[in-house]
Amino acid sequence: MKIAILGDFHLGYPRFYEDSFSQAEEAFRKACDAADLIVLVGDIFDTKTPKLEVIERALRIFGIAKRKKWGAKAEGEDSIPVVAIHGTHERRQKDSVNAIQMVEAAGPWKNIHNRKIVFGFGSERVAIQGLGGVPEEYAAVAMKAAGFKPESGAFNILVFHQSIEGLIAGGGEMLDLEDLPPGFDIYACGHMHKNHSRKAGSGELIIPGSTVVTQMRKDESGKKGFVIFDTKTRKHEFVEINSRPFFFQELELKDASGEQVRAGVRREVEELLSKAGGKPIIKIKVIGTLAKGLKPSDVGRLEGEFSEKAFLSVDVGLEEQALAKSLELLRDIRGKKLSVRGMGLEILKKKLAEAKCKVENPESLFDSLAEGKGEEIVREIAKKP
Ligand SMILES: [Mn+2]
Repeated sequence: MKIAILGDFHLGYPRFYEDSFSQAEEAFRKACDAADLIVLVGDIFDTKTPKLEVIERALRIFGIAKRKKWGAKAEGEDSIPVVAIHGTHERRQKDSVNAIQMVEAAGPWKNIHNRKIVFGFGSERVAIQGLGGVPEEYAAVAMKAAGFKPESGAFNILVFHQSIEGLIAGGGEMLDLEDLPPGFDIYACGHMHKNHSRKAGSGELIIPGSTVVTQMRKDESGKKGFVIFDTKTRKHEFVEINSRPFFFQELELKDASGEQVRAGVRREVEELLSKAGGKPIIKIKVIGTLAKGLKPSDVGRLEGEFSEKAFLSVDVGLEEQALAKSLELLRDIRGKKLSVRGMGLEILKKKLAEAKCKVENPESLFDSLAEGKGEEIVREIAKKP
């Protein structure tokens, strides 16, 4: 049986809106053509509550699966062999419907979060279980609490959506390979946008990577596509899709003037443009030091100059004295290893305590506020004695 593993489509991602659809469509179409079972690893949509314009295009793409005659059949239920979990971008609070559940209702996939489906294909049985994205600091606990166990007499897949220690830059608490439940043949993981695979226990960890560039980080500059795993040979291959090229280039300068920075960036961009077709994404990170008395903002912006030829982003990371204080603050926040959400939650808790406002579940209150339900909450609180 051939199993396609793909995800992190980020449909509707504003900066590369059209790419998000065309690149996801190519990946999904190729996966439907080549595989007997499709596993979607989350972050299918870029936002928690995607616009109808995004959902409509998504349903057209995923409708491809409904038109195929699939050989694999789900045991004990009516389902085509396409499964999905929510990622961190689709995660909503407990009582809300997330985008993965909503699309499930339209039929192109089964939501596999917190459940198991066994698919039969000839004499083969493949069991899939999943855990949707959770905040990184809770990942190990959630994984343990779910109590995943492999199905006996089947090929077993566990699907989840987290950062994994040692595989991604940046600090903070996150899932460790050791936290994965034993006995699975494939550990399919979304969230990290760079394609990667390695042995994990008795099986193989497979990270298909994203189909679109979102953060312009160095580790996103690899090829885009998805993975097909063959249960017979137990081998897998990466299937590349046509994606907009992305170059990440570092430029180091010492005591540079504004003109030197601009000239250096222009040179790098021209060189990259000479080897890329189409309109590539280029990120130039300028590091080193500025000439005395200059601020990074004195360098000026170069993005506009190349707007016809490239999606250019220049990060002037050159250090100067006045910056030292804000850098210190940022390093401090990073040192405390808090996510943006974590920081927000901390501030909310502090404010609630100051106002002597007792709230049973500040986390859920935070999510509601983040989803713009402020008015409802005020009404709820006002009702209480
Ligand atoms: Mn993602």
